[in-house]
Amino acid sequence: MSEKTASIPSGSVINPARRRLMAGGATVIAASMTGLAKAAGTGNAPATPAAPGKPLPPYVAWKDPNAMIVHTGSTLETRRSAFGTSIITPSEQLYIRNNLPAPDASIVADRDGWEISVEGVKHPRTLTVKELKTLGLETMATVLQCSGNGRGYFPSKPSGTAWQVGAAGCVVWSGVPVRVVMEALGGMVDGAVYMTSTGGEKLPDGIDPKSVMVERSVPRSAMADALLAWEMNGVPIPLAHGGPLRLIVPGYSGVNNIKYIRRLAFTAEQTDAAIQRTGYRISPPGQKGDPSQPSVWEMSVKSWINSPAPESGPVPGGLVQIKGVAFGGIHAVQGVEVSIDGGKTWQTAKFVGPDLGRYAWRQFVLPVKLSAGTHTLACRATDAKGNRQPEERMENAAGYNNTSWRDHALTIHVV
Ligand SMILES: Nc1nc2c(c(=O)[nH]1)N[C@H]1C(S)=C(S)[C@@H](COP(=O)(O)O)O[C@H]1N2
Ligand SMILES: [Mo]
Repeated sequence: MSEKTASIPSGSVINPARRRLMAGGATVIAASMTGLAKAAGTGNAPATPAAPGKPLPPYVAWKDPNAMIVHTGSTLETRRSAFGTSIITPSEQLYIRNNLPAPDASIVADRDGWEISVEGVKHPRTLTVKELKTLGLETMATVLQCSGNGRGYFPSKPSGTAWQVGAAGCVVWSGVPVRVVMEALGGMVDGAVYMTSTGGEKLPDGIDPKSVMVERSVPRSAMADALLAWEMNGVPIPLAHGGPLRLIVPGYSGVNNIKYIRRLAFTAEQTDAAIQRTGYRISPPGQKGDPSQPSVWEMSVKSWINSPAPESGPVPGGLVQIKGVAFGGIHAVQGVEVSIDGGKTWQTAKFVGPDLGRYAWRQFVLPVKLSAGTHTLACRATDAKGNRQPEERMENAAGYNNTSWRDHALTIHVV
């Protein structure tokens, strides 16, 4: 659908506030269940201070503890300093965001036996992963990014995890194109406008299922490159990342990429699950989410610097390789510029490494000579349609879609 849905027109910037240097004031939400309500701008649970060095929760004990910032049991972020320069984010370093507790490990005991119900097609039916594997195969790299990535830079401190840059990664997926499955089942029913997908979590008893279930609708056009994926970075998708089967909607923000998918339906309406109806909406500051507001769907062009970074300590003066990532979201990324004077002047950086396609990110590097003192580094990317990363964030109640280059600037000390 239209790009208005998720991109941030600079004209709608409301009350641009002064940039705030990160970290100290970061707050996190207390639990995933309240997180859902708070992401929707409706909750009012007290925030708890971030506790650096929290242990990895048991279900992701296999993650690299040195690479992760554990905000809560359901929100783990990749440390900026952990991002490497060879494009793909290793699974042990990839962020985690769960709106509900992850399902029991028993669901990956028989991966090929996992069933998905496909509805809103001429011949609706249930298919096992084993059957899906007979229908087709595609592999692609996508940037998986939470819509709240960069929320930590909002001076308004919206409710929800104060992610910096690490609620994102570049991941390779293998699976069957959704389009192929849809065609194999006779095509979409008339009147289908959305692709609606349901996560396989067990819902808590005694709560209205619609208030907690992870069920999202995206425009049916998002199906063009969508996958039902069973493999991630060369291995079966870990349970925590959505195994045995995950919907991948390239160019769409994280929440639309449904983990442990158990139902995929072509529907006339968007789901009325709270996570769609009021959650993940671009709401004006101070307002609650509602269906008239844009949903977090397509991602916009974005980049950030991973090195050098303040958290890695003082930088020795002389020749320095400024390194980072840039991606276009729904469009390919075209280029990226870097500033070493806080955005006064810009130089074109060089992309390095293979181009893994429109939905992947690219690594960039710019060699510069830095003298002793304080320097503010910034970067701004441009996509293939000519959209450039804006200077200012678009204020919104839940702190979504922060692509501001100024918010992402880094002040480093060169010695
Ligand atoms: N079934 C299900 N799918 C889900 C979620 C969830 O809680 N349950 N969280 C969504 C959100 S908000 C994000 S950002 C991504 C996180 O994916 P990851 O945990 O694999 O990094 O998954 C999305 N898909
Ligand atoms: Mo997310």
